[in-house]
Amino acid sequence: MKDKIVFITGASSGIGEACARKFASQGSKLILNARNITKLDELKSELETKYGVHIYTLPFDVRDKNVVISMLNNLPDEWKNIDVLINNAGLVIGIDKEFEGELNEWDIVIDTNIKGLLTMTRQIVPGMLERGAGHVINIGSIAGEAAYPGGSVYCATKAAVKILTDGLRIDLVDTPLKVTNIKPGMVETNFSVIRYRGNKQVADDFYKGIQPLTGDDVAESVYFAASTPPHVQIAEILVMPTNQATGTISYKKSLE
Ligand code: 8X3
Repeated sequence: MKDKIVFITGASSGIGEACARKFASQGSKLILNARNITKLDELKSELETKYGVHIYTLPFDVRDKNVVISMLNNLPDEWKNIDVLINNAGLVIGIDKEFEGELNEWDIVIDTNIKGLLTMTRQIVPGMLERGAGHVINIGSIAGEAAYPGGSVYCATKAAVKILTDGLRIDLVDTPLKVTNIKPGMVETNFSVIRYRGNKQVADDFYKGIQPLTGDDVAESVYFAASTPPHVQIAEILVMPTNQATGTISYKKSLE
């Protein structure tokens, strides 16, 4: 993936940050997006120094449709020809039941996980089509396979990511573009802390007795999907810890 331009949303932490590290280590040029510009700039200077790659940072919230459109329309010429879009920005807030959750929090989750991903795809795929090359990699989740307790809204957004990914692959079937859904199971990142509304102890306890995936483990799957030959399209990868079987069934030693 040397010299390919890879655009990663939500790149300041977790799976997005791990993807930035993996692609930078392989010589890709990166456009890194997140809301937190301080973290992005730190990552940019660290990776540029370590790997000698070029990195461009774009601070925006994928929910701000007009800002996204304007920033993407005004990319400098050397950054316009995006080869890989990794739609990673996503979150869940809380583990509330569907009849008890906060409406405003659901707006944030739905607008980020579904509409933000759609805005990015809508803006970037036309350029890929013109150039006759490109790959959209959506970070879905095992949560999109089936609902689980306290996760119905999040699970629904990830089911939507699955359907949007499949729909885009259908819409692009007569083109050289590729579309992939990477669906991780349990991954220990800051994602879980946000799920538990900042309670790190509860987030840590969730992983007691099982070795979860790291962001780096998921980034390996993303990189694998991105680096197959032109005629090979990885449609989906479902990747989870060895002691996880489904979204709700896992084996935790400490709970024996
Ligand atoms: C998050 C993975 O296992 O918490 O996308 O649903 S899980």
